[in-house]
Amino acid sequence: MESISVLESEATKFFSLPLCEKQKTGQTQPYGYGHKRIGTQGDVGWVEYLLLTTNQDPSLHSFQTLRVALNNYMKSVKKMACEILEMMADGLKIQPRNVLSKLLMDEESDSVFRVNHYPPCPNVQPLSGNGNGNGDVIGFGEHTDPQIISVLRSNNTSGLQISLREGSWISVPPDQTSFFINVGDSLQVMTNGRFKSVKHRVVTNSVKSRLSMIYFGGPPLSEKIAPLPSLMRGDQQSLYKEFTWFEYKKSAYNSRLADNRLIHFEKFAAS
Ligand code: GA4
Repeated sequence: MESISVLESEATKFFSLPLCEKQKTGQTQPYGYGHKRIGTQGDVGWVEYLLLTTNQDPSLHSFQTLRVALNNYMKSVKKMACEILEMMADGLKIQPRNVLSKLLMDEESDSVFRVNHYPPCPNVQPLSGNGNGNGDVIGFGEHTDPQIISVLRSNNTSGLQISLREGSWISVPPDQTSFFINVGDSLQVMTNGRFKSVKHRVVTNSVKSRLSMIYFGGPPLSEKIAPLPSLMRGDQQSLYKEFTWFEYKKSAYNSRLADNRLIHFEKFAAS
């Protein structure tokens, strides 16, 4: 797709600007340009990023080519996310098939877009044999995504890892022609735990820089996040308490990256 290569080169140009220029995105925390700090609770990573809302984001007016490339890409990736959610609904045998995708299509959908740049992280001894020399330097710490679905695309640099059930990490091969789809916490709740939001993280690369772009599809703030009624059979009960996306987002944005954010909303949590 041409829009991807334009976006990639515009983003690379943006991140190579001096810091003071990058800080002129015209947005305030947590949106706009960020550097090392992630969230509000002290998490840090070897990363710089652009975090944007997808609805009429007013930022980047002095970076018009980047802005246009972002808008084009966001439109396509949102469409792709909706198609995937519709296939998921088919797979779950629930109707209407837009029961999930309509939340992203909603004008009020609270979706975000992120471009992450992980510069090469030199001077670190290879610590583990996981295929990159910087096994233990964290680019973006372990976390699950709070929204419904995330669509990630990266350049051909490794770094992304997912956590398996027993706690080991495996690398996701970097493939710039593929998209990595991640189930968010909200989709886990909406499917009453059938789909799991998987913990993932990014470790740095000692030689190459990594550029990734992620669309996080979220529902409107007022939306109730609860298991889809059509999925509940017989006397099945929700595993979760009732909450809106606004409530979940507020609690998530006050947490540390690695926290288990859903645990506070589970009905039968052990603690
Ligand atoms: C993870 C998914 C998205 O990148 C994000 C992140 C957000 C942020 O960078 O401000 C959070 C993180 C993410 C989850 C917990 C909180 C909020 C950082 C953090 C410590 C934009 C999002 O929606 O949640």
